[in-house]
Amino acid sequence: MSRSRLQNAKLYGIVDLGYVIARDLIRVTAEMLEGGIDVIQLRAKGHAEQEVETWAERLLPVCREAQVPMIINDFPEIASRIGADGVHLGQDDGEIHVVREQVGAGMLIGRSTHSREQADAAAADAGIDYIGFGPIFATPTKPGLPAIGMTEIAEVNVKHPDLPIFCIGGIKLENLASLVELGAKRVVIVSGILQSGDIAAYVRSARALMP
Ligand code: TZP
Ligand code: MG
Repeated sequence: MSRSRLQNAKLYGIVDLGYVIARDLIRVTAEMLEGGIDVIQLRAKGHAEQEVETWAERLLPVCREAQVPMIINDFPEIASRIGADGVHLGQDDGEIHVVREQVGAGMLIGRSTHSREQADAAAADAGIDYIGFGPIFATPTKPGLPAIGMTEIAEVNVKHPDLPIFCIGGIKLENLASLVELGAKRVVIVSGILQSGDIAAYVRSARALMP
């Protein structure tokens, strides 16, 4: 189920504890789902595993109800234990085949990539279900990483037509249409969604711009 949903996914939202306080997690997630988000990731940098697991357990039934895949950032163990749909790993989060052994064949595995070369390497790894590609623009959500810019978006999408590629980093309603015109087929929006006054409406507008 989650693999076919991922294939059709255009707009990926991250519930990021850097922007959302814990007691608002369910409400914010529910609003993103109401707006038509295609994938939800729980991202909680700097929080203890036990705390993240508690939040993940609360979010999972909400995402299941909407039939939207729920992905856990950084913690394959949590994803396995609670039966989440996927895990998202950075470049430094270990080898994919090791994590695949750990989580089993059914779990989605995503990988962050920050250059064309990293995207090519991820595409060559049969264990990877999708990649994040960015930051397209520099962003306070992921400080310290240089922007890739927009010039390589079309190239990576054309080169890897079967790999879901989610452009990420500094994407907002204001620049989304130009990114789509330049070849972006899927995007992740974090702060744009989480800092908007009406989360469901923001998601709905962004989703409507994704053909
Ligand atoms: N990886 C690359 S950019 C980024 C991550 C997690 C953050 C994207 O957040 P925002 O707020 O949409 O720029
Ligand atoms: Mg990580």
